[in-house]
Amino acid sequence: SAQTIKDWQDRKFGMFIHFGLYSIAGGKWQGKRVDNGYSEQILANAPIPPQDYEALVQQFDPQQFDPDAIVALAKANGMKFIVITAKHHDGFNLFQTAQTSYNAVDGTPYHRDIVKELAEACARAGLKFGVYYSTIDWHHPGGNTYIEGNSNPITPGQEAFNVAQLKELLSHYGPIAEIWFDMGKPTPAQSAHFAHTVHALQPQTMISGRVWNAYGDFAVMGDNAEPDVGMELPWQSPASMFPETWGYRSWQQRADLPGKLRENITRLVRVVSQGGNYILNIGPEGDGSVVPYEAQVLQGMGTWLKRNGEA
Ligand code: JFZ
Repeated sequence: SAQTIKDWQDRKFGMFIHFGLYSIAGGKWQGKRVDNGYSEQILANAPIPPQDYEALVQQFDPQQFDPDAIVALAKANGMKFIVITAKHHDGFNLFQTAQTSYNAVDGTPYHRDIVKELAEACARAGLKFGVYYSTIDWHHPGGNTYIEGNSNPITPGQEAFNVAQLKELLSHYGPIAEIWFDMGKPTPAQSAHFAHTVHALQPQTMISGRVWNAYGDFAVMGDNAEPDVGMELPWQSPASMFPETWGYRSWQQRADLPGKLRENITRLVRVVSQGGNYILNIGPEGDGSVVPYEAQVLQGMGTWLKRNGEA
């Protein structure tokens, strides 16, 4: 409805979280830096033999992941919503899913549902919650391996698997304010199937344009891209503090905090002043802790927003 769209636009500033098995690797494999491509896609970039990557589940025990602290960090600094990677291209799930044991609850020593805990923490604090969901799944048998540009066609088996997971995500985690479909090359019928599955369960969920074929409720702008004048769809501008990666990269240079702060305040203002909303990423470490530099950028933005009357 018009009100749903207006509420979504009025949020203006939110937190993106890229977290998964790749956070453990942290952009390194066998002691070597992997510097081609995003660190959340290190499986494809290194490349890592699939069974070696999957073995990371045994190390997945992010005891420092503190949903209430992350929500408090977002809220205190003017963010109104959080979107987390429920499933990225690697196919590992942060939520309990009956479709595969390759998930944080059933497949790791952590045994906890990160999507549920974060959803509940957001609800307690009055923040809206959303999930990133990759239609590409490099783990799904007969599904997809990496192909250049991540423009994989979606097999019928993968489509069914995704639809089953979407039903879980839209049924078990309370209100999902937005779902961030990403990549893949679904047919128009598959895009419709995904969008209708979401809206049948939660009509108010805002669907990203990367469900493709014009089935999205909002457009996702590329890095630093600005909308065409008169663009009708609501839009969101996703940003990483480090354009080289979204997932944690242990060897990332994190210098010039004031410059990084200025850059992100400028982007926020530019996006919001044009009616968009700005979703800024953090990439927690493998143990779940927030990178201090990233927290400092958010705190600096919060200070600026408070001084300017918006937080
Ligand atoms: C996609 C993912 O492949 C990536 O790993 C990350 O999750 C990011 C948020 O989304 O990558 C993209 C896709 C499109 C653009 C930028 C990054 N774009 O249009 O500029």
